[in-house]
This record gives sequence, structure tokens and C-alpha cells, in this order.
Amino acid sequence: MKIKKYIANDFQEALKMVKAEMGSNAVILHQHRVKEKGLRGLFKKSKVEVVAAVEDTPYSVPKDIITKKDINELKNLIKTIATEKNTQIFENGVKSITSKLLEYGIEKELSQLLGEGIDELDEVGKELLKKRIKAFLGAPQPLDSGKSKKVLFIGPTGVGKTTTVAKIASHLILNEGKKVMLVTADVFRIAAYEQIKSYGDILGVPVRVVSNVFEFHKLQPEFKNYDVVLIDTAGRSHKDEKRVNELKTFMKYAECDEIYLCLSATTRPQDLKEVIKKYDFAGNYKLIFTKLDETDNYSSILNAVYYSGQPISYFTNGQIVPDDLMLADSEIIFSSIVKGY
Ligand SMILES: Nc1nc2c(ncn2[C@@H]2O[C@H](COP(=O)(O)OP(=O)(O)OP(=O)(O)O)[C@@H](O)[C@H]2O)c(=O)[nH]1
Ligand SMILES: [Mg+2]
Repeated sequence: MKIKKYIANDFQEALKMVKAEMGSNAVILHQHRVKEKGLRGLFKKSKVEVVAAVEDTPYSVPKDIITKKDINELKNLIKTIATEKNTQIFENGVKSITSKLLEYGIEKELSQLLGEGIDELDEVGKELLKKRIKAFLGAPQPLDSGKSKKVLFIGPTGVGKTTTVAKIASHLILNEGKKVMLVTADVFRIAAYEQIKSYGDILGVPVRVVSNVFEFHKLQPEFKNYDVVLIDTAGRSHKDEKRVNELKTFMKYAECDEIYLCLSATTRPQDLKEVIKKYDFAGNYKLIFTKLDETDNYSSILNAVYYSGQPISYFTNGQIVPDDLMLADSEIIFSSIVKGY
């Protein structure tokens, strides 16, 4: 791995230097403002110091070797298997892989589909399970910055929406060379604006705050100057009807090109189902799962795709911006299931 320090006038200039020298696979390890030492430093503008790294062999997204099946088709298939095998699984006394998947926390029908015909987790069984999980989740669908301009982030309180917006903004600027603008529709929490503004300052991008969709529309002329506008929203409890309705109105008139529903991998199974049901109004969206570092059990990810039928895009696995963001990867889930076998 190659690691290098860059000093520039602002963060954007530093990113350009990183990209020019290290290419678009570089990641920022660390950044902070520095002032020249001594009396002279007092009268000079501070600079930005950025430490960046790049792998010697660049990472490339593995090609999906299995074609993604339509989720509704899968659900029908599961239902057929479920009726045929229901009694067998629970009555034969032997712990099948299906019951292990159930114990892990995966929904009954989905456990049956994934575990069907696998008697033990030997090398062949593991390979089959890995392929099925990969086929079920499909290839990750990240933000398409070539097509999508207005991108909205929604989800329950405290799951990591704002942090994820900052991570994605940073990725778009650094790895894709895009011009990004941040908008927050979170006027609910007092510190919300300061939080996203501080990320905007570090990234060198503008941050606008809107309290409703009319204010959002007034910003439209500004959007022309940017490739991507990332819109952060206030977290709202799915039980709070009034605030969910506000979001519905915003979504209806904001005409966003992509919507991401952020969910935490630590969400309790009974809450997950309810949350997904409540966000049904969002129509087509992509799932982001946060806080993978806070649990070893990723059943909520499989269950969320199963309940919602929506594709998965990113995982986040820590608080560090921008590092702790990755493309959703089915192998992480598979590994956590077979751990100990
Ligand atoms: N461990 C861990 N913490 C995270 C991750 N993503 C975000 N956090 C932390 O979760 C907390 C909440 O993050 P925010 O980004 O403010 O969450 P939010 O969804 O915007 O919150 P609200 O706007 O209040 O709904 C912060 O302490 C983040 O640092 C993650 O992937 N892993
Ligand atoms: Mg937030």
C-alpha cells in the first residue's frame, strides 16, 4: 500500500492532488487543518493536510456470476418449498441447515429457500449456501452519479443517515470527481445543521438547509451547477405518523432520482419488519445497512431484502468518514453465518 501526505489550500484542492497522483482508488486516511508555526503563521490562512493511501493492486468489484432473479419469483418459489417442506424441517429431529439459518435469525421462508437440500456445511454445502445468498441479494447497486442528480436519504432516527451522506459525498468527490452539493431537510434537531455543515466544510461543498419542499424547489436553479445533490432528512420514528406524513409530502414533490432507506444492522427483528412496512410509501428505493461493526449477526440484511424486495447498495461499518463505507457484499453475511463451522 502506498501512503502519502498532501498539503493544500483547501480540501478540494487536496483531493485533486490525491486523485491526480494516486488515481480514483485512493482513500483518505486522515485530514485536518494546519497552521504555519511561529508568528508568520498568525497572519496566514490555514492549510489542509490530507493523508491518502492506495492499494498497489486496485480493488475491482467482482462480477456477479449468478443472474439476479426477480424477488417476487423467488418469493413464489419459497412459498412452494415452504408448503412442501414445512413439516419435514421441524419434525425430522435432525438439525438441518435450514433450522440453523432460522436460529441465526433469517425469516422462515427465506431460511427454507437458502437451506433447501443442504444437509451439512461441508465445503460443498458452504459453496452452495454462499452462491444462494449472493443470488438472493444480487449485485450491489451503488449510486449512479451519471444518471441521478437529486438523491434522498431517509430512515429511522440515529441509524447513521447524515454520516452516510458525508461518506458518499466524499466518495463521489474523491473517486468520481463529481461536483456535490448537500441539502438538509432536517430542521428538527438543533445540532443537525451544524453536523452536516461541518462535513460540508471539510469536503469543501455547499450545504443548504430547507424546512419544506417549497424551499427545496427554490434551490433548483443552484442544482444546475452540481452533478449530484445529496439530501439528508431528519430521522423519524416510523410510529410518528405526523412526521412520516411530512416526509411523504416532501418526497412527493421533491421528485428525487434515487431514494436510499438507511437501516441499522442492529435493528431488532420485530422492529425491522414494521419499519419496512411503514416505508412502503417510498416506492422504489435502495437499502443501505449501517453499523455492521456493532453486531456479528447480519440476518436483518437478508430479512430486509426479503420483506421489501428492494436492492441493497452500501454497507457502513464504523464512524469514520469516508473510510467506513463499502459496496454491499454478500460474502460478509455468508461468513458470519458459517463462522464456527
Ligand atoms: N458504529 C457505527 N456507528 C455509526 C455508523 N454510522 C453512523 N454511526 C454513528 O451513529 C451515530 C448517529 O449517526 P448520524 O449520522 O447522526 O445518524 P442520523 O441517522 O443522521 O441521526 P438523526 O438525524 O438524528 O436521525 C453517530 O454517533 C455516528 O457516528 C456505523 O456504520 N457504525
Ligand atoms: Mg441526521
